[in-house]
Amino acid sequence: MTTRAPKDEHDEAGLRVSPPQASAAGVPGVVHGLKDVLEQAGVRRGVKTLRVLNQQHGFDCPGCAWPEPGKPHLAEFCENGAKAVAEEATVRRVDAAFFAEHSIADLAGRSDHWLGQQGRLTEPMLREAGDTHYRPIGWDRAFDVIADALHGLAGPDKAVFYTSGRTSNEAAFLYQLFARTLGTNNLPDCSNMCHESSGAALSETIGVGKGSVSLTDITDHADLIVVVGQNPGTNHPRMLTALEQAKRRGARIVAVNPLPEAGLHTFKNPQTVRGVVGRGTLLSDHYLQIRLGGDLAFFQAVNRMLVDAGAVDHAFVDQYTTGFDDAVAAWRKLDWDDVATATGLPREALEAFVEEVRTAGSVIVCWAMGLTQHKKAVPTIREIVNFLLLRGNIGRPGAGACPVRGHSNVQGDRTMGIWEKPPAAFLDALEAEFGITAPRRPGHDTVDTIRAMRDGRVGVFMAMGGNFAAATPDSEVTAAALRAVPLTVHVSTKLNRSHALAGQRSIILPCLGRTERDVQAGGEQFVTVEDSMSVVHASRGTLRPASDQLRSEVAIICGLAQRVFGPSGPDGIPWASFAADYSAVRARIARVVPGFDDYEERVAVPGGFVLPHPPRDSRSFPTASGKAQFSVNELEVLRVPPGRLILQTVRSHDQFNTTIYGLDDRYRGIRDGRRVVFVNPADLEALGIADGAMVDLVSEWSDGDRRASSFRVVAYPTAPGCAAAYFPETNVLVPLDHTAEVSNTPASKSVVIRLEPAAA
Ligand SMILES: Nc1nc2c(c(=O)[nH]1)N[C@H]1C(S)=C(S)[C@@H](COP(=O)(O)OP(=O)(O)OC[C@H]3O[C@@H](n4cnc5c(=O)[nH]c(N)nc54)[C@H](O)[C@@H]3O)O[C@H]1N2
Ligand SMILES: Nc1nc2c(c(=O)[nH]1)N[C@H]1C(S)=C(S)[C@@H](COP(=O)(O)OP(=O)(O)OC[C@H]3O[C@@H](n4cnc5c(=O)[nH]c(N)nc54)[C@H](O)[C@@H]3O)O[C@H]1N2
Ligand SMILES: [Mo]
Repeated sequence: MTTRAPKDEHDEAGLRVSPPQASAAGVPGVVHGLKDVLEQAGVRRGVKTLRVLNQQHGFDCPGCAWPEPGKPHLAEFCENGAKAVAEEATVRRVDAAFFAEHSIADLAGRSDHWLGQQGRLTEPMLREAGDTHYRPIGWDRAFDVIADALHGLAGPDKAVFYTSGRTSNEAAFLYQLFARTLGTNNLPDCSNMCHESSGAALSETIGVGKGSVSLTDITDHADLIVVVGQNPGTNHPRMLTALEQAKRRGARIVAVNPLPEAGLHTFKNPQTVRGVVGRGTLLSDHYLQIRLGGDLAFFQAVNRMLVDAGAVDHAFVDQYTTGFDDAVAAWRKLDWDDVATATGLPREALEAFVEEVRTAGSVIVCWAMGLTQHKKAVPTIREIVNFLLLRGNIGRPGAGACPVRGHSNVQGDRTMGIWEKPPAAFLDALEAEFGITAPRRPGHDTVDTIRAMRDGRVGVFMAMGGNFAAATPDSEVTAAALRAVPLTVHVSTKLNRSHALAGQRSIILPCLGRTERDVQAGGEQFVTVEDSMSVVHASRGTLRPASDQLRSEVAIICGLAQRVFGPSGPDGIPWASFAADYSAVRARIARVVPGFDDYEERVAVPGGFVLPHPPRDSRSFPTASGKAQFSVNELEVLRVPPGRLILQTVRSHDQFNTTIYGLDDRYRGIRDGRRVVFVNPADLEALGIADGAMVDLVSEWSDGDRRASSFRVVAYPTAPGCAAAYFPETNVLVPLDHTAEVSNTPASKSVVIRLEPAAA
């Protein structure tokens, strides 16, 4: 299996490499962001857009799920938020003439960057089986085609409904209601590739699959903030403002990461004078350069050392937890050679960290994909919970678990029931409210969906946003699987690879984005979203829609549902009135989903409201035992055969997942190219490969090798033995079956590879 660099206007000939930077954001950051918005959206539209971003009367930034501060600055946006907005507010259009000009084969040969740069989708399109091009179809005909295909399935489980995390609460709730009324729990989502491991570990151990800290815990209360497996300078730039605030009142920060990421080192806040003219704020007090996948061993060792040092909060442990003795017994058996091999860290580094923990009153651990996308992701996060429980660092100010979510409403979508394994209580409530019989069989997650497609078990695949073809692992297996599906349907704002690697028949339904005004029969609408810290608030678009043919996600689901179930179907669900006025949807959510009482009144309050979280609020733990659960986690040291490296697939500074804004990764010193592989100089020397050489990356798996060709080697200060390259170009290397235990998340941060000289 091989992918070659796609041939389009960007070859990699212009690629330039310079040393990585030590500080993030600052003036260049915002200037870069503004340039993007102004160029793509036109000056007046651009300024108007940024002014309402993340303000309490404006729209929620589609960039990430970091919460808004109580009183935002007038300019509460970051460089990458501005890019995300520019992508959507662009004045470029992908219309019927564009599709007449470009065949599907042509689109499939383009890069993700090129596809995204073509602009906004403007009208519904259909590719008939065997056709070379998409053609306009109109909304009514599109719904007919989808409804006929759904009615023709051998059973509801032959349909799959994917969701990406930008979908609003209202749309997500209706989408899962549609799927379950049809009779399936096949609701995979991007979360399956993202924080699924966090949800699984936290539900098991503290009883709630969400983070337990609020923004003020970070800014005002924590003594020690540990940032593990996360690159906030690029992916959550507004988090740096919070870390800076913490730092300025005396909090300590420790970064645990194989890469010395710029944002974790120094932050130049563009919104303060200090950040504009000064040297910025030094953020991390310690940087622990851990080996990929070494975090489980790290936290086990730290926990053992805390116990040995008598630094346990026994009052907390006795009152609120269970399983402590078993955990201690397991830590006592820890092999220090294993710890050293797994982490690559000297004993002194661990001791210094333990000292920080002992002297800190309250500790927060933040993490993202550097922990969740590993085979041992769930045990690692469970071990972090052990770490927090040992010193009572949960359920009090300045302490807790902080999985930092990615997509701006990925957490809300799950709260609304986008889940292939819904809890029984949720289905019971849905049945009581709507009089449907909800399916009880668990559905397919993302990886299982690809397997089901590959094996011919999917008749209709529908995606509410996202870019399934490019975001998923094992690109060639997935592309073949998608192409075999009789009908695929993509509700999208922008053109992407999934429209080119689509089913035998394929429909594109263009929808409104966050930034756009949403007017329905009942007047102008707003939607609601939930951030990474369980705050639910309103989001109101302000721009004129990119085309007058666009429909909202809510309107699309309701329109399709009326066609599938009849205008007043046997279930009597009033789809038309839901589409007319979203407050009717919120009224139903309030009755089905716990914590949403008086939804309409409470989202009307600026800043919204916080969902209940028993461990955070009252140290009550809704687990099976009613207590917080210490866990015993078996250590597996990742041993790599000689001559091989462990590859992690990461984001550059110029992309949002599969949307490639540009070809630079400024903080890491890369310009005008993406096919690079970062390798430690000592490894290069041992492998006899020169900096700047062209190589193929070859991953090794039980069913054979996978190859991604033509990458330029960049000597880089990553942890020894560990390499890094960008996704989605390297997704071809991630075997479909290489997933995290329990969560089934693709283990895209630990792929064993070898480097081979690139074929000329
Ligand atoms: N601008 C921008 N913002 C985004 C996104 C984007 O693409 N662009 N994506 C959004 C989404 S959906 C998500 S999920 C988040 C992702 O946010 P991040 O998780 O920050 O994204 P990644 O680029 O995957 O970076 C993973 C980080 O973990 C480190 N890491 C990798 N493996 C390990 C390990 O084994 N141990 C430790 N300790 N560290 C490790 C890597 O070196 C890197 O710093 O960002 C969201 N925000
Ligand atoms: N190798 C590797 N693979 C990964 C990751 C990794 O770190 N390494 N990260 C994983 C993670 S964390 C995630 S979250 C997934 C992301 O997976 P996805 O969420 O599926 O992918 P995105 O690239 O975020 O989706 C972008 C597309 O969404 C559409 N879109 C944007 N806004 C809207 C909207 O408002 N409505 C609708 N309907 N459509 C919209 C646009 O058409 C755009 O092209 O990728 C995963 N894949
Ligand atoms: Mo994500």
